[in-house]
Amino acid sequence: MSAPHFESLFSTRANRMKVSVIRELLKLTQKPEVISFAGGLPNPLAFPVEKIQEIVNDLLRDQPQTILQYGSTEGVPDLREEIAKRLKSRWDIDGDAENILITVGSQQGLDLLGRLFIGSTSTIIMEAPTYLGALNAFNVYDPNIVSIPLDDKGLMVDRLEEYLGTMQKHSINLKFLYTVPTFHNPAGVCMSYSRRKKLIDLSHEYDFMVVEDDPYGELRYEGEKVPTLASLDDEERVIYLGTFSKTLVPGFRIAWTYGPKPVIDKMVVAKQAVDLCTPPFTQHVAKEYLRRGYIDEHLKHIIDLYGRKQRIMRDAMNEYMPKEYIKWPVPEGGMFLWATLHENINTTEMFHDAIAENVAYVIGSAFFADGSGSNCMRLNFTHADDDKILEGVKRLSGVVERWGREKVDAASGPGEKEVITGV
Ligand code: PMP
Ligand code: G9A
Repeated sequence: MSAPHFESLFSTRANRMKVSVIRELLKLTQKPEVISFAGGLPNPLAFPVEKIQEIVNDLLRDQPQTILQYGSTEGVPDLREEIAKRLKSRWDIDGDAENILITVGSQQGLDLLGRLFIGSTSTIIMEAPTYLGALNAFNVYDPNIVSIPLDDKGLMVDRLEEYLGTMQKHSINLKFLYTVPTFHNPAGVCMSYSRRKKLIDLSHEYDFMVVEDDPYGELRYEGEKVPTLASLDDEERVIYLGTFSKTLVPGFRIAWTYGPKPVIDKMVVAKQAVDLCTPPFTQHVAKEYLRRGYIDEHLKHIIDLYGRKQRIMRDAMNEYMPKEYIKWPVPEGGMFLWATLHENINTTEMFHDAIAENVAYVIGSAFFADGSGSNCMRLNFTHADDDKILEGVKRLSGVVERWGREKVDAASGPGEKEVITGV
């Protein structure tokens, strides 16, 4: 007897699933000698361990039967209430607990939306670049993905409008547009107010839903707050995803989807088949964290911490990176710098050299539906220690310098260098 041929046993859907480059890189970068700018990990110094301990002790003493029991699929009612209140006070999003589903990370929200909306003839629109986890989540359901580029003001809505015009003529089955408008992953940019308004107008005119994924909105280090897409919409067109992963702790796996009641109700049915409910234990802890008013103080602390780390990376990049081969805008918030290199430099090929120097990043092509972006890379600045950020940038600058000399200078005569294009 020989072992089964699993590939032919697996469904077409299973065979279409792709490993997450980020999750694979996380394994590689676990070695202590590697300075990792790869995973979008919060800094452990930003975990409010004592407050969590206090809450867990209180909950286990006062209501163990509740927090250790199964819960409803929709989520712990008081947590949904607390989140509804906060969405209103912080982001001017109207709605009540009924519009909110608690999920196992917003990654689960993305998968549930894929299940609900994407069929074999569906088209969805994504940004280029876009969040790799969303690409992987939606690809399972086999959509036709249309990519619209970004610039320094976010999604290029004029390009979107052009596409929507052609789409109408070809009766395309457009389901939703997925965007990370505030401190984009990976590009860092924040969509301007006028583009946000325009995007919402277009969703009304051309009849599609907008999925606004917002894990980073609270992490603003400079500049003025911009309204959420959800607050600009009055036609129930926006589905808004939030998470505690970057503002409290990712290990809770607590996130929420806010949306029109029919969408939330359908997501609940889909989720019943997936996991019955999100763990009540961490939901209760998160609810108490909000109720006791700890979150705002905590946000101030992490904004200080991450703002400082961003400045350290920015200053080190300015000092050490060879600017003739690489450029990087500095965003007003979030967790990433997105760098565009000279087009002769392939960051997937360069990655092996970077790892040999014990420094890691995420390759640009992971963030494009069509695998382009091979001259880009994403650098996370929130996780590494301050001195490691400096050392890591020095190492990476050396690698870029070497690749620039080999791939750019050696390939072109003096004065013939190509310009660097990109976000
Ligand atoms: N969306 C975006 C844009 C993200 O960057 C992330 C995490 N990096 C997620 C969703 C998933 O977050 P989680 O599942 O931890 O809530
Ligand atoms: O996969 C993870 O651990 C979350 C990180 C996401 C990212 O790096 O964008």
